[in-house]
Amino acid sequence: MTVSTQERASAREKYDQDGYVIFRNVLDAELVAEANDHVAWLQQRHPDVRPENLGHLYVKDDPFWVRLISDDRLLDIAELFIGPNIGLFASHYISKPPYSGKPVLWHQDGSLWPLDPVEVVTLWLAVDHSTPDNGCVRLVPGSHKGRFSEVLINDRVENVLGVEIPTEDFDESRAVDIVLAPGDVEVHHPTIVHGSNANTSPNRRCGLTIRYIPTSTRITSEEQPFPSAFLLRGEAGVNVYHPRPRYVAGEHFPFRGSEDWA
Ligand SMILES: O=C(O)CCC(=O)C(=O)O
Repeated sequence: MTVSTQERASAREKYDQDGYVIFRNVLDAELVAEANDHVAWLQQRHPDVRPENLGHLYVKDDPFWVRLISDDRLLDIAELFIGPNIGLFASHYISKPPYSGKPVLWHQDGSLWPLDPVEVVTLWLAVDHSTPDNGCVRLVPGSHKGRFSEVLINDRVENVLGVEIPTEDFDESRAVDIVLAPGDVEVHHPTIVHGSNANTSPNRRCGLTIRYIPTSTRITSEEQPFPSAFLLRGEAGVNVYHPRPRYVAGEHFPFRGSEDWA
């Protein structure tokens, strides 16, 4: 995918106005198929972890994961929103199994994360087709212009994050469904109100969240380096990073180009 200057300007305008924007057909089918196999491999390795929570603790020792989130096609998109010095803060597969995939209740990412300032952008990469039937992401356009709402614990209903924001703080009737095909990428702002419904359909709904920060954003967690902190492009800035993991055959997920990571 090559993004023209005109497309960059209109993507930026849409993001500033609505708090999100969609890029179609960003990654090739072969790489998305590898991501799909990677999810299956992770599930085999971590049978006790829900597939909606295949998360950032595993990134640092996973050469394919780091290869995927360092792909120039993704970094070029991230650069449009956060500039040329780019780090990884976190990444999770949220894979909702058929019939029993948990919902993600309404929330704002930035109020949940140890970042200072809260300058960060999410790229949500579709591994599967993502539709209203299988619990696609839903967003309230323009809500990124508001403030962070109070974060409330919700353990009454099964859900991925265990938190939500008060429903009176936003207008749910304005929410839009983010319908994506494998290889598409949706980008969203850390203040936008968003969530997703349970997957009660026969089709899995899997996406990879990737949280990129400008390297001037400090990860304030006590855990340093943060488990998924990597320098991906440009100058190192204020954080401590992991070295890129080296590929060991038989130990790591095998992928095209793994010899360059050995
Ligand atoms: O994948 C989902 O259903 C929710 C995604 C989300 O909350 C996020 O990307 O911040």
